[in-house]
Amino acid sequence: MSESKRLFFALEIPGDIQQHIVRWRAEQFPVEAGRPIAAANLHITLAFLGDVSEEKQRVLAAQASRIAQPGFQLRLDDAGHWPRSRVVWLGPRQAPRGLLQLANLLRAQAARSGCAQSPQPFHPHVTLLRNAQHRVALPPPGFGWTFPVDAFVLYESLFEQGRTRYKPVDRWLLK
Ligand code: 2AM
Repeated sequence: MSESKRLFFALEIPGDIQQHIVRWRAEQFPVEAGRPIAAANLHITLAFLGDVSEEKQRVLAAQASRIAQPGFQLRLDDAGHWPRSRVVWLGPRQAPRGLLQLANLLRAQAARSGCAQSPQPFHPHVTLLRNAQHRVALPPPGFGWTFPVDAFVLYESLFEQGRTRYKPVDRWLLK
């Protein structure tokens, strides 16, 4: 039997925007606010799959490849703190319809394949800080980054040498 992999579908954040975000984050949040996520690991999860067998991965990838929808512009201009999950996040004030449509479809396909989906409403976000257990002063409005989204990615979550790394394993264009 083949080994399972921890997988999730997500949107990439372009490299230059990842760099802008981490510079802004360093200015906005004191070091004690939480553990910063590495620039290269910043992403927006669309559907979390959990531990997936090779066979199930093939089925999910085949379904993903049949998704036909256009790309969209994404603006990240909102931030918040979820004390329960101890996460400080960045996200869109107004999620583009295309993003919600894509996430709903991937989440429904995942659920049908037996990947349990969180009952919480989907709130697209980029996790900026983890272990944010104390009250955090949120940045004043006025920040924001906009970029085109023309693809979505299947990532594998790896834990290597004490670090988490998200490795892209598949990529599909939106067009
Ligand atoms: P988070 O950043 O809000 O914690 C890789 O772990 C990605 O999958 C992260 O974006 C993480 O979201 C998300 N993730 C991990 N476990 C999850 C779960 N049980 N339900 C939904 N998303 C999850």
